[in-house]
Order: sequence, then C-alpha cells, then structure tokens
Amino acid sequence: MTITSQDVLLVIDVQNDFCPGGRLAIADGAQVVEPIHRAARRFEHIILTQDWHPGGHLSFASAHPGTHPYETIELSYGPQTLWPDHCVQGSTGAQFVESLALPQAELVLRKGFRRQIDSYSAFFENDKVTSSGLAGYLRDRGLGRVFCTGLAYDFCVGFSALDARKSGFEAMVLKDACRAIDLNGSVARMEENFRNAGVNVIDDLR
Ligand code: VGL
Ligand code: ZN
Repeated sequence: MTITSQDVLLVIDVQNDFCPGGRLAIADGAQVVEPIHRAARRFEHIILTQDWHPGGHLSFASAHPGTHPYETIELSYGPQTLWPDHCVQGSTGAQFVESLALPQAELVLRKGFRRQIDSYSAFFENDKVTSSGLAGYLRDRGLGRVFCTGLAYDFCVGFSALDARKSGFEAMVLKDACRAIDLNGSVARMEENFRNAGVNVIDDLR
C-alpha cells in the first residue's frame, strides 16, 4: 500500500493504564508499540491521542455508588460502560507507554476531559455531538485518509475509525497494531459496524 502526504497515522491511547500493570489493563496492550513504530516509518503525519480524565469522571464506576466496573448504565446521552478509574490527568497511568517513541508526532489530542461526558472517539465525545475539532484540523491540513492504531481496538480505536468515516474521511484500521478489551462481544459488534460504515481493516501495511 502506498502511503502519501495526505495520509495520517492516528495512534490511539497507548498509555500505561491500558497496558499490563495499569488500571484498565488490556492483554498484550504494550505489544502494539512495535507494529506502531514499524508503521510510523512510512508516515509523514502522525497524531497521538491521550485519554485524559479528571478525577471523579462520570465513566468511572467509583463515581456511581453501588455499581461495578464493566457494568453498563444509562446516562443523559445514552448507555455508558463503567470503567475502573483510569488515565487520570497528570497521573503515571495517563502517561504514554515509555517505549513509545514518536517525537515527530504533530499533534497530541486529549479527550475525555469533560467530567460529565466520556469520549471514546478522537472526533466526537460519547454524546455523538460534542466535537474535538479533529475533523476540522485534518481538513484544514489537507489530510484525507486516517490509519487507526492503538488501544483499544473495540472501543477508542474502533469509534475513532467509525467517526472518521462519518466526518468524510477514508478510514483504515491496522489490526496488527491494535489490541482489544473484548467485553460482551464488543469485538464482533465493532467489526460489524466497520463493515456497515466502510472502514477497511488491514492486517498490516506490508
Ligand atoms: C478506552 C475505555 C475507557 C480506550 C478509554 O482507549 O479504548 N476504553 N477509556
Ligand atoms: Zn477512558
């Protein structure tokens, strides 16, 4: 596959809390780093996202007495899965994995910083209307094709790819450079969404 100057590599949430030893650890999470580095050599443009929650964030089970992590509850904007406290602003868990070395990245986009709304996608928060501004940024810079990598395949990577399509961009997911949470069939559901939205899943760039 030919990568051009209109393509961007989107590296989602490669942070300590999503890796073994972290608060919301994903199996083999840290193993995305090597394939991400390999892909990154081909891209002129790289954007990182960082899950970045204030303490007491509404997506934390700890903010809802009587609930447990990985339950789903109804919030004003719809269903919300509850998580262990994670990626709290300024914490070690919120830092990028130490081995991630992408100093050439042009933008670090933080998301999930509003206490009352979670944000899986890099484009829209979970209410589906609050914009991060990323679509405008990409458009202003003439970037048209988004290659998604990172954590987690079935949450933040997946919703970012779907919203890239909704915002009018081509969207690819580099599966080999992602790892999944896989909660109650979330991987199968996300892959169905990918098919319906025209998101292309590719194993790796070759
Ligand atoms: C994520 C759950 C909660 C992710 C972020 O990066 O996929 N998942 N916050
Ligand atoms: Zn989060």
